[in-house]
Amino acid sequence: AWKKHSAQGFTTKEQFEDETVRHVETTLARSLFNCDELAAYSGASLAFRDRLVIEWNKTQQRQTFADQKRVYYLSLEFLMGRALDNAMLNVGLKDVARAGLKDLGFRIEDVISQEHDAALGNGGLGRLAACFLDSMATLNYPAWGYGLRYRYGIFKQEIVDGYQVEVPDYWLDFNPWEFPRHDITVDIQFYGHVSRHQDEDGKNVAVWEGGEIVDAVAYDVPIPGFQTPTTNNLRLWSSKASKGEFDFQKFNSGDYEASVGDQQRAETISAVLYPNDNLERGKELRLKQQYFWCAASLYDIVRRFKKSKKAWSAFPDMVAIQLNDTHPTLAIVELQRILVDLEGLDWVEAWGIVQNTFSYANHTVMPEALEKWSVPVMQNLLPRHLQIIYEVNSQFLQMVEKQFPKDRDMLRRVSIIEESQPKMVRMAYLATIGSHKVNGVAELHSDLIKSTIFKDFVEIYGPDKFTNVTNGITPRRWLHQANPRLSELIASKLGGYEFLTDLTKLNKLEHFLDDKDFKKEWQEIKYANKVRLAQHIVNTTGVRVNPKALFDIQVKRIHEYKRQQLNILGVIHRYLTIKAMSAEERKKLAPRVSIFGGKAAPGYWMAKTVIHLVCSVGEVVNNDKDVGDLLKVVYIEDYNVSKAEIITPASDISEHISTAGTEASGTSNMKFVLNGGLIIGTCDGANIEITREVGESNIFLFGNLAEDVEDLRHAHNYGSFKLDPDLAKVFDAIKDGAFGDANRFTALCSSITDHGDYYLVSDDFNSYIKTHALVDEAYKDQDAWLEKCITSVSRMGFFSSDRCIQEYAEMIWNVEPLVPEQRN
Ligand code: 26W
Repeated sequence: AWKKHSAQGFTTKEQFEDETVRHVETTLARSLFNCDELAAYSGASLAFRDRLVIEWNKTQQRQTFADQKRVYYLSLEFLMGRALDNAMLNVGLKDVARAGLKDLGFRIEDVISQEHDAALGNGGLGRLAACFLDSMATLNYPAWGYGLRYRYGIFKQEIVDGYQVEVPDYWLDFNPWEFPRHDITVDIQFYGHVSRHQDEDGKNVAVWEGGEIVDAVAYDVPIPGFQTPTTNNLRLWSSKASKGEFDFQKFNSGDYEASVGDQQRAETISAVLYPNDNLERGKELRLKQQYFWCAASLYDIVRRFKKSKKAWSAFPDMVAIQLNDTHPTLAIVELQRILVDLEGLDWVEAWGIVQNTFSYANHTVMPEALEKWSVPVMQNLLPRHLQIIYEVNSQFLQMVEKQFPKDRDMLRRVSIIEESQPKMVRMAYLATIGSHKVNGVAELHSDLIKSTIFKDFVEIYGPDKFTNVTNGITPRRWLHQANPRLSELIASKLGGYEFLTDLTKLNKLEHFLDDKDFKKEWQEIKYANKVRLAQHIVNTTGVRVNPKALFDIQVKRIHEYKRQQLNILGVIHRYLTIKAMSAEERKKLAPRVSIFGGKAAPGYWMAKTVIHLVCSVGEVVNNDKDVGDLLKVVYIEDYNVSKAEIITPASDISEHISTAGTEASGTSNMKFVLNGGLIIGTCDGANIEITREVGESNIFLFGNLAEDVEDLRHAHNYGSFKLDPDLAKVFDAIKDGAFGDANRFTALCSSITDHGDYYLVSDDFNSYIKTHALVDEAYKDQDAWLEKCITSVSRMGFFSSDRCIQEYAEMIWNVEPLVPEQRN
């Protein structure tokens, strides 16, 4: 009987139309007469959502009965972007939807673009989490994501008079992709104090009492795999005043405002995503967010485990918890607290379980990004957790002392507690000590962390605890969805779409390097993608760019270490060179469009100055009649995931030019190459592995190596700093007011000329300029260029996030896929 009644998804165009219309008319209560694009988006989303939900329920049931190990991916950021297009492609019904929407009078692209991006992340770390969810579902791993349901995601960026202005991103007005689970709420405690009690067996136990309680409410988001019924769950926690806590006393006594105030304070916890990327500011509310989310997630995980009635010793056989950077490190402490204080396990046994459960991925070596929490702040907010941290530290240091009895300084160096004023808890050390594996995200990065921040820990634990998993990207979103024509062309040559789930299959493309029609079509697709971006640029900035010009793109968060300043200073150099040329010389030059995009953290003044310089240069260059099409400079406002889907397929060359040793991996580098663009880059992060795969002749590398950076910095500070002569001319132009009031750029220039040039802009400038000249040369030979692009794409198989997830699953999590029975 149940089988007969269970819900079925649509499969035909007519059914899709019926479902969409039904949702518009009944769920949304709108008449079809005023069904606009937004209503069509809503109706279509609800129709697809129904389909997902059916598989989602089945998947959850399957996972419950399968009784096998699951992965829990804890990340404070999930930069998901739009869901509808992804859902359509994953269930294989985009063509059905296109035809259905056309019948209803809509273009599918217009409908898709109504959706507000889910922008619960800053940059690379959050987008990686989203790619991982896609791969875990596609590979049928029983996996859950856990995060926070921010009411405000990353701010919207507006460029006003050449300056960044931040606008709040309120995105929850209508979100068909989340399911509130008001029945799943967890009480989360803060503040209070710890007392000691005797339990029934006479054991001395710690009891955390008092303080305040906030409720965590679960919101679930279905994560469909690509062409598999597996639909995993992303659970996001939202904060709410606890019913028990809501002060009815105040309420009844007429102090209505105070009582509503308490409510708002509780809701503040999940209100806003911190907009800093690679910068830790130690705010108490951020620590509150971290604990709130860790505690709710662990409660959920432990509850699920307890239903199995297994012994605690089996916990690590059923549960793998992956920490996305140190942000969820408190989960380690929370599990130890649950096991010892609430479940009565012996300390040592509990700690063994904890270590076997957790693994930690490091995503940055920037010292200012390393999380440290002040001991007094933690003492106040989480008194019991601080005690546990001290106990973990004391046992750890005793172990180290036994192993290295003569090395007193070692103890100071590796202590979880930094003996500063105030004392600080070093979260990366705690995460390392509480995990069985620690990994970096590209080879160079994984080597660097072993020789820098975790050097002593390699001595203590041996090298096997530390490993590398090079990042990857999902080819579904970043090829098939963003660049459908290229995906289709590739499929036509390879005889199907298998490459989307086994990206190494791309290598067969090399057989078609002599296929004229194929190459012509490839080039046409690139051109069409550039036309589309040019259209976006003229619509949003008013600047008309020539799609025949070389598109040179740098889009990512604005940060001094990523060196957008090097890029724009190079652009100025190009401009000055053009100005000095004769008309004859200019004719020989390949036209260029320099495209920038990305957000600056609201408090990062230098990054905002870089944005302003780019806009100011654009203002001058784009209106200079001498220059014309030879050079255009544009700033694309509000770079986000859905913009990236338009920008990435349109590059000829993209810039990944961080100071060597600073970019842990980078992932947009992979996206650009996969879409048939070449890259100019430093020997940093995953650029190195990309070079190894595509071959040195297919990438434009420049600049100093990571191993030389330290000496160069030393020389700046203690030797004599010599400014590159070409760069000096660029600074002269800026100082002469060529781009408006020079005072606005003084600090930017002097960070290089007078304050040590920490990011080695001057040291790399000459090499950068020369390499761009090579790019110009290479672009003139369109045939050879095209061959480089196709060859590179064919060699990108390694960078699928599927490969990456398989490595985590085998080397770190020890989980197996749960393959659903094939549908027939
Ligand atoms: C506490 C403030 C804060 C916020 C975010 C500190 C650090 C972060 C992230 C770890 C920064 C980040 O996004 N790192 C990026 O991670 C990507 C995925 O591994 C890498 O590809 C990038 O190179 C790295 O910068």
